[in-house]
Formats: sequence, C-alpha cells, structure tokens
Amino acid sequence: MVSVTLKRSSLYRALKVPRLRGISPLTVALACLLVPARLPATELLVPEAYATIQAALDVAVAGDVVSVAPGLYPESVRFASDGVTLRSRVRHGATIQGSGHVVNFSPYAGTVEGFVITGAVDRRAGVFTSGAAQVIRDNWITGNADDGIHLSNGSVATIERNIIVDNAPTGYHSGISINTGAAATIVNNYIAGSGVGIWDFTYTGGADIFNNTLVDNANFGMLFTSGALRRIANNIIAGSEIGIHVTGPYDPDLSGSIGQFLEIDYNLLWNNSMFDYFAYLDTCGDRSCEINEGPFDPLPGTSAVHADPLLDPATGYELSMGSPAVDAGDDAICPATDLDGQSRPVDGNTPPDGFAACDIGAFEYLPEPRHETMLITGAAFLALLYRRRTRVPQPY
Ligand SMILES: [Ca+2]
Repeated sequence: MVSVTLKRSSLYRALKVPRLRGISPLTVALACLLVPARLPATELLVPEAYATIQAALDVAVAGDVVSVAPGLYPESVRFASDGVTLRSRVRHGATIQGSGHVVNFSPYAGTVEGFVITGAVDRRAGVFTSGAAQVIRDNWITGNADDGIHLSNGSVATIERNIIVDNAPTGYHSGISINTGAAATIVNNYIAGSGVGIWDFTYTGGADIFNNTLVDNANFGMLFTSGALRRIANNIIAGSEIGIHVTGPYDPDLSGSIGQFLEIDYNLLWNNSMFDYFAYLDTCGDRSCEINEGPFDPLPGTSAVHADPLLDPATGYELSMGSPAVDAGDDAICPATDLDGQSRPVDGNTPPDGFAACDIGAFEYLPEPRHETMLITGAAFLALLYRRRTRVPQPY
C-alpha cells in the first residue's frame, strides 16, 4: 500500500497536478480525459456565437439546439451529427437561401423548424433527407427548383405544419416526394403550386397523410405508385388535373383491391379538372395485366366530400364560414393543433351546435363573432375575439 501511494504522489509531483482532498488525483486526470470539450444540450447562437449556420452545425452534438436569429442566411446547410435541432427563433423569421439542397440532413437524424427555406437549383430540394429519422416542422418552403421536401433511402420523417408553396410547378416535381424505402407522417401542411402535391413511391415505407390542404398542384394532388399500407384522411385536394392517382398494387400479396393498401376517407376533393380519383389496377401482380380502372370514384372509403371548400379569399387557404369542410373530418385522427398551432377540433358551426368536430384540411375554422352568436356569454365572446386575433404565426 505504501509503495503505491508513493508512486502516485511522485507522479503528481512530476506533473505538478495539485492533490484534491478526498479525490484521487488519478481519478481527476481520467475524468479530464473523458469529459468532452463541450457539454451536450447546448444552445448554439447564430450569428452571435457562430457567424454561419453551417459553422454551428459542424460542432453541434446530439441534444444541441442551433438557434438562429431573424435574418437572411445565404448558405446551403448540412447536418453533421445525429439528434441536433436547427431552429429559427422566430417562426419564419430566418431565411436560409441556398443553391444545393438548402437543408440537407443526409445521413443524420434531426429537426428543422421555423425557417423560410428557398433557392435550391434544379434537381436539388428545399429539404433533403437520407436515412435516419427527421422532423420537419413549421417551415415555409418556397422558390426551390425541384421538390420542396425530398425523402430518400430509409428516411422516416414527421412533416407537420409546413407551408410548401411555389416550388417547381411542372412534371413530377413535388411539394413532398417520398422515395424508395422512406416513410413519413404528413400532417397539417399546406402545399400549393407544385407539379405534384405529394408523390409517394416508397414500395416499402409509405405515409400516413392527415389534415393537409393541397391546392393548385398542376398534375396530381397526391400520386401513389407503391404498395405500402397507409391511410389518407381529412385532406383537401383541389385544383389539380387528378386529385388522387393510384397505380398498383404490384405486390401479389396486396393484389385485387386498392382498398387493401390504401385507406382513403374523409377527404374533400374539388375542381380537379380530369378526375378526383384515378386508378390503375394490376390484378396479377407483375404489371402484365395492368388495367385501367379509372376514373374510380369513389375509391374505397367513406365520408368523402365533393364540394367547393370555400377557401377564405383573403388568405387562399383558411376556411370560410359555411365551408363543407367544417366539422366534416374524422375525429379519430384529428391532430391536436392545426397549421397555425390552433387547438383542434373546434365547433365550427354558426351558431354552435355543441359538438367540436375536426375540420378537413390544414386549418381549423374559427367561427367569427356574429350577431347570431351574441347570446353567448361575455367571457366566451372575449375569448373568441382573443383567439381570432392571436391566430397569426407566433414566436416559439
Ligand atoms: Ca371543426
């Protein structure tokens, strides 16, 4: 024992490391080797501490938040670690203007929220993922020359409350493109002005698609070319050539009925110039006997609405009073909020009928205070006014 103590003392004298009462100097030395250069769960401030978003992403580790002040950031950015959150401090206050994939997760998991994302050149996407799990939330994705969001190679993404407008307006350029092996949950997004609103050709992954509003996507509102089981409900799909286009199933195990791999119900389809639904069926599973079954209207499912959604002319996407989308959705899958973060469901009838039912689409209609509703109590009236006035994008 004595000899060991002497050896340690000699070591620390030689290194000029002071002894700490009750703590082995050797323990301290080992701990110093194990402690990372920077503790996790740090907030990295751009531009206060890091001049560019990329500089912060390059040093961020799991649990960190890269917090970006309002302003224009002319860079394409790429995640460099798993589990990092890239956040605009003010919703839509910071703009990332790139030329390649503007926000590129590949191959990492992470979150991007609150940005304006713009500027991708041809064959590049506003947001690009490959592998791992991502959350893409509360962004305004616009002015990209190809897909707004492009998922690939096993990516599993949650895509919610994004405004995806005026990206490439032709061909198969999509607001959201879900490629081979990827999967997604797509909720409360507004998608307009692409060639395709949502294109799913995963074959193995698929997407659940709830409460989105898709308008004026030139060719297809939604295009499905694969056979994964999924549900499409509570969506508004208007102003395309074909509202929902289904090809397949190609998997023999799923052959025979579109209903076996797609559950399509509670959607509002309107003003799609060729067909609301169009389907090819492949009953033998190898495409050799593919037959044209379209227009197939309605596809299996219930409670479809075929009427003008009466979108608010002031915004182009919120519902107006009396819209057939109000209180017409499936409450079983109603998200807790709408695109603006408004709690849902809300009783949208005027006067209220006492039932808070989910609306179809990305926005929950809030009844205006009207003469007919003046019998409600003063407190409820003020609450309604307050809710209406706060229905604008809020900072986090
Ligand atoms: Ca409602």
